Amino acid sequence: MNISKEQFKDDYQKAFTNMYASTLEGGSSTQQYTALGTLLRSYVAEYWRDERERYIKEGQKQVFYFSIEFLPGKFLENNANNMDILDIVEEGCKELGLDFDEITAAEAEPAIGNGGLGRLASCYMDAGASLGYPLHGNGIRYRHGLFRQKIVDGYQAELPDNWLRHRNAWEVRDHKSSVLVRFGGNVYLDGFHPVYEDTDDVVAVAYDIPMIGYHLSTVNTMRLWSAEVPPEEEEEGLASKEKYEAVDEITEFLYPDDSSYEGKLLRLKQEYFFVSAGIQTIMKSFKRYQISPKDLSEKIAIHINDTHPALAIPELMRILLDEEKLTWDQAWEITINTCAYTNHTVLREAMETWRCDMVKKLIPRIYMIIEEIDRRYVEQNKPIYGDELVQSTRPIQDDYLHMAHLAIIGSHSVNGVAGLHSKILSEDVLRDFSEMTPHKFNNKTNGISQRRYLHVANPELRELISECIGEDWLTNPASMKVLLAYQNDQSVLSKLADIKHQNKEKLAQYIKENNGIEVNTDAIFDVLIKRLHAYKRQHLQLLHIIHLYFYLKDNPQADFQPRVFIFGAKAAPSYVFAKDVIKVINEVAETINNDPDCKDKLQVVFIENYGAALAELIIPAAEISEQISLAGKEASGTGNMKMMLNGALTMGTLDGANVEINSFVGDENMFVFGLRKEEVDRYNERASYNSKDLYKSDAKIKRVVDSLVDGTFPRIQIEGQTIYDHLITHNDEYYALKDFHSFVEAQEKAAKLYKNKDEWNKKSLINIANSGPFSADYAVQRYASEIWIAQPKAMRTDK
Ligand code: 26Q
Repeated sequence: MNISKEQFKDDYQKAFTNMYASTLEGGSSTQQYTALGTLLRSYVAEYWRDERERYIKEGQKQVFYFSIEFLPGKFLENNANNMDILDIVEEGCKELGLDFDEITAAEAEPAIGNGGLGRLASCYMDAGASLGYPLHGNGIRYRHGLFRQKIVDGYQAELPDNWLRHRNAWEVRDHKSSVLVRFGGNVYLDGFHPVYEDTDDVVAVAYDIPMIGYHLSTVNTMRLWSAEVPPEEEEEGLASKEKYEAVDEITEFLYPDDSSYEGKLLRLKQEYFFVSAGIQTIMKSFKRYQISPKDLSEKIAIHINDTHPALAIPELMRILLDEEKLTWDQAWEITINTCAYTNHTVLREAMETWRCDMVKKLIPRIYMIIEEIDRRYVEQNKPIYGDELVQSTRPIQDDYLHMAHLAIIGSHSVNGVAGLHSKILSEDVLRDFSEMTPHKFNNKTNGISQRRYLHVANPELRELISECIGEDWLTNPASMKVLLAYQNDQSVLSKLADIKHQNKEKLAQYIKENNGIEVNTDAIFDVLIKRLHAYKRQHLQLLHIIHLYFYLKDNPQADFQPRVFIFGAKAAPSYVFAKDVIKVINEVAETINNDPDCKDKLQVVFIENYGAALAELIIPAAEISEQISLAGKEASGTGNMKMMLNGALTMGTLDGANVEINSFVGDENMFVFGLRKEEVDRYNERASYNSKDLYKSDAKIKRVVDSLVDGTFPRIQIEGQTIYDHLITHNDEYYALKDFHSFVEAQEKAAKLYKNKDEWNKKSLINIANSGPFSADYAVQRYASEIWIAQPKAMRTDK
């Protein structure tokens, strides 16, 4: 958008005074932020409204992305960037005597997602709007996001995240869009008409946040629902204290689990709550514009992000049957054609199943419909596929509802999130389904927002790239490949190295302030940032660090490539192994960082409270990107793409999207190690891996593992034992010991390469140049053209 700096400054001062009846300079940084966010939102408000109306008027197909998590990151800078006014805002603030960095720091990060799944949803929102697709989010407005992590004596402590304390400048409460969601009670059919008795009603109130596309291509909506007591109940004095509490609870907290599942009633309530609100709203707008429900799948697409929103399927059936009075067959065909499902995990413990009696009690009408889906599924498919296939794929089995089965049966498309992952789904985890309906199965490799993770997070690199290859890559990331022409250009390579160094300095400053550790910025910055999980194998990196520590103790004079190991990770509060790994990392760090033999050579930093905002500080400073999950376990990973985009070299197994990274850059531009997926399968099938034998026969491994329990590192008696038991007593489920030597070797190769700065920088540039295909823009285009069958609008040129 076009606005002069003077106009902006004037607007900002007025907006501030309007809001706080005081002067801008005297405000707190939180107030300055809130007024600025509100002002920027007001700049797009009319356009946002026009775009909503245009979508309806033009009858363009709309896509609704249902996700129980979003992880948008901070809004201010990204939105200003997409509005093309980031420079004006920054300079304007400076001229007004304000500290722009302080203002952006004051923005509370909406941590309403756990990790990859939520962040992916937000990258897709950004890409969708940037490309001009009518792609809208539907989710939950949790009053508390993912816990804040504090490290106390090396342990993770969890504190509540009250991100809405100072209100959210970007959201608009739209009470007129409220809908009623019914829980519990009795339902019986009067003919074909369901009669509800004694239901417990909750109002879903919409909070809309604008999703602002790059160059203002369009403005879409992320709608987050908040639960409230129905106003009628309140006015008639019918709501008890218990009722208030029960309603508030629904949208109070985000469940802090990532890749694990527990059958908690409240979680099921959350799922139905936001799904029902979303589907009802879609259907209401249809009614308003008198579109026949039979045209539904031509006018909208509903995307089910993992199984958590799978109740969208029976909810849509409910409305088509009970309110639109369609026949079952009509309703079912429409539902399948409208819905599509993405799977994000192959871990058994993450598969969502619900006890049928629980579902029946909480949402009786929905349960009736699910039973009927199940009944007809068996009836229709048994004659074609036989009993065995049908029994293993039906939604209801042994009194449990299998959400993935429901999602697959009720969708026309089922996709995995990286090539290898999709292959595992169709050949292994979901093989029975893919035998029956192969046409549904497809792959959509994840993508990331290069606007957030490069343009905004690393503006110096953005400049350098544009200096070399012009600006085309900003909207056409594949053309970053042109950068390859500079792989031997010493001046470009040295600029690249300077930028990396500056980013390392910035991170080092943060580490000094927050950890009290002065890290050596000439050392390799080796980064492992992701949720803590045994399959992601943070403990393998820990073993590697201990190995290096012993090496330094044994050879204090050796020529050692200095390294700073940086960790960021939250553990689910009830996940004992994960929490113990955090404690041990912190205690090993304590010993190493205080050992004079390690000074400036080996340092270990655990960054507290890692999340979307800190990621934007850490990623531009990374030199080695650690992606070390056991092959076959990580569905895709997206941190791998973000660090590659910022010039880090990947240290990785052939897992998830690492496989694709490898195919783009080749073995010589990353460090591949570890078992291949087929090898892991073979060991598992034959049960032929014995970690204890390996430990006993391998002195190096034994020494490292023993250090967890022999007092080498103080204060880890219990936690060190947990890891020891996992590795030795419980046979090392994720093959960390098996992969140990291969990992250490790859790490040695990296250390050696780093000594040759020119070679390293060249490889760094090759990584950047090859990262274009991982743009979320391409991923969204593939979803749109192959799954949603949705078109972007013709781009406006008049802004
Ligand atoms: C389920 C039931 C009850 C409570 C919590 C959950 C739950 C919550 C979050 C289950 C799973 C998740 C998150 C999964 C996730 O983030 N998966 C990651 O998705 C990324 C995007 O596709 C991939 O890149 C990662 O590989 C995958 O682990």
